[in-house]
Amino acid sequence: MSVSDAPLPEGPLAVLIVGSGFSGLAMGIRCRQAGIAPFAIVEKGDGIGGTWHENTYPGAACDIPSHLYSLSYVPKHDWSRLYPQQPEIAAYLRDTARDQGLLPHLHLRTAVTAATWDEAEALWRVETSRGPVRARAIVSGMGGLHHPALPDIPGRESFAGPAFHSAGWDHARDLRGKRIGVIGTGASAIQFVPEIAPGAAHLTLFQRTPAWIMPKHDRPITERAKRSYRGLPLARRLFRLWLFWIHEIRAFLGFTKVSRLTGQAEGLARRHLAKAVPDKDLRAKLTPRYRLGCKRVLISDDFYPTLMRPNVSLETGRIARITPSGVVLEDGATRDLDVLVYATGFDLTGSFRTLHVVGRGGLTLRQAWRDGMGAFQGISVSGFPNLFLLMGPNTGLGHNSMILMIEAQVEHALSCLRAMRNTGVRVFDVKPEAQARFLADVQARLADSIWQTGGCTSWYQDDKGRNTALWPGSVLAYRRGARRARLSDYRVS
Ligand code: N01
Repeated sequence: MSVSDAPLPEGPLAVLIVGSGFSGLAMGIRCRQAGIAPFAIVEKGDGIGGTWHENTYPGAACDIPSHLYSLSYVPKHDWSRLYPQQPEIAAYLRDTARDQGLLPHLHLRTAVTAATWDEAEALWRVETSRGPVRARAIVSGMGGLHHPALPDIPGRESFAGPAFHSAGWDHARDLRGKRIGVIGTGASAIQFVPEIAPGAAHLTLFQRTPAWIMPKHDRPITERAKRSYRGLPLARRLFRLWLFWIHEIRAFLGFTKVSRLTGQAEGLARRHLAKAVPDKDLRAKLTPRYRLGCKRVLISDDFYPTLMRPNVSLETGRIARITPSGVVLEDGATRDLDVLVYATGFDLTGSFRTLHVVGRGGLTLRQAWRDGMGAFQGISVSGFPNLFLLMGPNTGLGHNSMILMIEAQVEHALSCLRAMRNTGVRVFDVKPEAQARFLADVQARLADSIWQTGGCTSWYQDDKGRNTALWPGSVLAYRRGARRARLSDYRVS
């Protein structure tokens, strides 16, 4: 069975799901299981998997252990490594879509461009690149990390050689024997730099802010371990629970605030650095000047050793401009390059700035969010009925698997969809006071969090310095509050 090539159904659909990453597929599976029909999943890309389809840079992998990184209702038992790599995760998502009967519902190369709430009909009129569709509800599984952010450096367009972003890796380019420049030292860069450096004539890594990096201890899972894991369902469940708790305990120990534990974790990371980098000057350049946890903590065993290679240099001078032949630093020094790779991250608000969403009374989502993104439980925005966001504002995690959050959000949306099917209710619009209460509580808890007080700036913060990306508490607390939609929080009609 293959992905649907049929035109989008005229509708009205019970629900239109946007995106085919973990969240879109999870929503599709649960709709199918619950008999919510008809539904369609639209995906702007040319393959299934969302971020895991798009990010194919060398060494792309996840920093959450494999056995926590599958949907609880479609567990994968035969991961090949302790930490899953992109090809295996992408294959898991493709297999999941096929095995869970989602392919006939899936429409690839179909981008949603606009959605307008029709009050009289109580449905969404959605514009897509393959024509219009009507839907009683929309579930957005678009995620936040898929609009590449390119740095605003003068002369960027003038570079004569190939230049690309880590999320749009140009596999047609042979990087062997080339002088490669990499801008950025976040989660993406530390994964692909060790992969491409050995073949490069020279690799220059432009670092603006050093990151805290912990050991990863990744290794293959033996066939014997896989067999025993497969044969012991109880052990499987216990192992998953144990993995969950070793991550979750950090939320309970207070790692979301600067504390004595922060200092201890920094000590561990410093020892990891010292072991790999004997050169004192290089070590100083790589030592962060903000508290561990303020930006995303990275894990790697091969990044620091790669910086010790004779054909790799770390450049900490500020970039003044880009020229056809390379990079000029603020002190006037030049670095000649054949290829430039931007590992400069993503624009979190990109999706919602490009998408034209019009809710009740002509209010656009851009207007509703002019003072910053925010949603009740990170899921519902007042004035935008029957629109449910998965991985919405303030539901990202610094300490555990996002899949645990996604599954709770899917259940929240599903409970509304079930009520719409089973009762006369047609419209769920979150009450402004419920949303305001939720956001005030989240921001109050974030005020003294490590992300605000740890001495860094990061993509977690918006242009006003508010953290609109992360959830400030434990996964358990979030799931308790979000898994079921309560009628008292919504205006229903
Ligand atoms: O991007 P980033 P990423 N001049 O934003 C630098 C997820 N992810 O793609 O720190 C010079 O972290 C910027 O410097 P600074 C994960 O959630 C997960 O690496 O702003 N430098 C920084 O070093 C992650 O957090 C996995 O000073 C500039 C880098 O570019 C998120 O994706 C794997 C610059 C950007 O780092 C993003 O990670 C990969 C400029 N003008 C990614 N602008 C997993 O393992 C930016 N930089 C699951």
